[in-house]
Amino acid sequence: MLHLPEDFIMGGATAAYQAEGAVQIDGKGAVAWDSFLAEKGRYTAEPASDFYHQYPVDIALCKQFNIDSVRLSIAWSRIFPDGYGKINQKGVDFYHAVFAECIKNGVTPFVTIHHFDTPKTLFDKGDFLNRETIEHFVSFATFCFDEFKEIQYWSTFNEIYPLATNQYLTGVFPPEIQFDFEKVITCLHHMMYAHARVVNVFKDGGYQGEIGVVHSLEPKYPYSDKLADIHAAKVDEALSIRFLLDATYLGYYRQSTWEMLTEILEKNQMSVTLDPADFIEMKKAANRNDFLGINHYVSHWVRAYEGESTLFYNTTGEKGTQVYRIKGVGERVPREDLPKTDWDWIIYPQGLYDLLTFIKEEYPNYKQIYITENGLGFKDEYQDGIIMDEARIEYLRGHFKSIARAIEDGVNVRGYFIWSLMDVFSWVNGYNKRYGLFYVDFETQKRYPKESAYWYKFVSQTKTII
Ligand code: BGP
Repeated sequence: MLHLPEDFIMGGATAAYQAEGAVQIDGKGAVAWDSFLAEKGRYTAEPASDFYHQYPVDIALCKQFNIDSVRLSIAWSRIFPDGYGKINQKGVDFYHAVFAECIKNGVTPFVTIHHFDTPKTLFDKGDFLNRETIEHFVSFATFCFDEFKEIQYWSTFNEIYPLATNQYLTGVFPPEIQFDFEKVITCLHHMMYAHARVVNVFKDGGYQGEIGVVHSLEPKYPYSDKLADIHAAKVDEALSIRFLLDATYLGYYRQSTWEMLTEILEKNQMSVTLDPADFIEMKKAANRNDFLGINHYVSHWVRAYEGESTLFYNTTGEKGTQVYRIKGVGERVPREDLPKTDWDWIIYPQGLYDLLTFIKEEYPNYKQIYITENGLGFKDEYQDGIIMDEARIEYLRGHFKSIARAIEDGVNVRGYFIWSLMDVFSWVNGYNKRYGLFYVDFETQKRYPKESAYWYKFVSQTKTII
């Protein structure tokens, strides 16, 4: 039987736009998602899980199920409807009320400053491709530090890599641009620079608490032992993992990392020039991150691919439909011997162990790790208030075992946040891809604990993985 440390934090994760609903009330400004989803016409973020009104219920459930901490984000456009300038006091009051409710119930809020929801005014001017957004983001973050003194844990960004690639490579997020590596790399770099700026504001300002960044990290393995496949996996790893961890923990890009990115750009007849002055700020921040947040769901096997880029993103849960072949990078190929979800995400808990030990070896100044998201997207079946989600328990058990083994092997993992606390809406999949410990009936907004919630409570109480 495996054990977790006594002080290991067991949390639940959410994000403002996916949970709150109330996207157009009490002075909230627009985000690109509002019109994007309305145009697609499949679903909207209204009412999502109605966290805007139901938060006392969700926080009471945390207390009842021994969930120590809740990860949530502040919707930038609820505070600054235009991204800067006029403050919306109702938005400020809302977050103070949520945090007070958490603290009253002994639930620690872990706050993300940006989770895929740049205010539309700034998004329309290029989002993080435009350096003006960096300045407004730094001001917004500084406002948060000054205003929300009750918060002890801050993450600057959620998932820089998926944001940049979903916006400019796969095009599944607005503004739906595909295969534009100039934009991908510029966006990644600008967000890492913005992260560094905010970390330096936090540390230079003497604010209390911990600050870090949340990266989505998905290990890359070669599909075969052919040299070309080994190389393709390395290129994909450089783009999706090393580029961000180099920026975070070194404050510059290793030559080997930058060479692989140059290779991708050249094969796509593109180029990017970075401002050398950015690295001064990034180097200053590199040893000031208090923690690394890791979102981890899936691992990839990569094969060499020389053709044009072709993609099909499985957003409906029709198994076996995903295609990912990217010119200059490679092809991600499913391993038929491994289980995968209905959305074609390979389930491979060993990947999390490999990732944690990789970070310890390659970026030894990481200090602490929180698993800030992990979980199973599943078509849960509701039967008279009972949800027997054995598949989710199995998924969690496997990943917790990997974490416990990594801790035994010296990786400093301090906590885990399941994605998601309760069912929320999924950006590109809508409402049938459920992740929660608590089932949400989206019609009535009633919550029902799933079987996994009882399993999670037991682990939280005993720190024993059964
Ligand atoms: C991460 C995001 C979350 C959440 C999760 C599950 O990328 O940080 O916001 O959406 O993935 O993804 P999906 O809903 O696409 O299954």
